Amino acid sequence: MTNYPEADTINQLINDAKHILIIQPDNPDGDSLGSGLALEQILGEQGKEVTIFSAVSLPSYLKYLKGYDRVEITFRKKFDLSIIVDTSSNSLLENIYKQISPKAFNTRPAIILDHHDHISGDDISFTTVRLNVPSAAATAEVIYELSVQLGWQLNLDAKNALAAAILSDSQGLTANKTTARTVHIIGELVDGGVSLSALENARRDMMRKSPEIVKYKGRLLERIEYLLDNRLALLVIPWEEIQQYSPQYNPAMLALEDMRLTTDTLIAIVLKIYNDGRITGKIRSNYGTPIAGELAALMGGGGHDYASGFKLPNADLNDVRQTVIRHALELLS
Ligand SMILES: [Mn+2]
Repeated sequence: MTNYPEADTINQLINDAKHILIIQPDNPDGDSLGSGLALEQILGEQGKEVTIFSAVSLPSYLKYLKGYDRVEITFRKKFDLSIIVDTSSNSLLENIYKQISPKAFNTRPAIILDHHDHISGDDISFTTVRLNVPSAAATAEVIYELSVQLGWQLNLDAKNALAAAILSDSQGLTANKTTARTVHIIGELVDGGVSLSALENARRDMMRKSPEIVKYKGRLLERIEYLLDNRLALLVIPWEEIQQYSPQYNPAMLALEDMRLTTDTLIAIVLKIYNDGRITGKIRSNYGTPIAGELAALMGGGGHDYASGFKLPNADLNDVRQTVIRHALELLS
């Protein structure tokens, strides 16, 4: 059995609290929301008053998680303990600080539950106890282990939220960090009444696109340019389309995955042209070609090995196009 040395302190802080505020990071996802909703159930059953707070609106694809609409985006409640889920980075709380000052956190205990590799220099300053387990596939996995260790009761809503969160972060138990224990935990949750097919059907239902968006996707796919012997896939999205379609769906995300998954394609780039003269680039590269970050850096941006981006004010499309193709060729050679 997992034995977190932090568990007793966490238990004590929760026992002493009445109003608990659960904080979503500025990049909420299936794991952060599922973890928050599970804690809301677990701590609610212990008689605590629990508020889940997100300073940014939650992405609509997360609506399949029961309790999505209980997350507050305007801070109004008092609290005497905060629990930050799924981040240890201060920079992912910038929007939170616009509504709750770090001082307000400083004067009350705070718990961090996370599984991200620690980045020094970007620490959350007010933490009372941080339980960060980088080997876990999801923060929800850490919460499950904590529940076992502390004997917390999990109702069916909590189990569903934990399962959805683990499946989300582990990409259906296929991501790198998935361990035998991750799979066992899902098994235990299914034993406890969770239906994976019901969760998956609800998630897929939320992924449906309108006929207008599906047809627009068809037009985008037609326009993809395959360059450098198909190693580079490039797509340009003009302002008129951003204006018309992005309230419904991010146009770049309609095409990027198909671009990246084309035979022989190593790197995919979507250029968006805005009405103020700005051009942005979203870059994705395939496993084995970790050049996305380098390419973005050459264009004045940044990011990770396989996902990155850049932003150029007052740019000329032809210049940007030629420059990015040239740099891609250099990096691929
Ligand atoms: Mn996570």
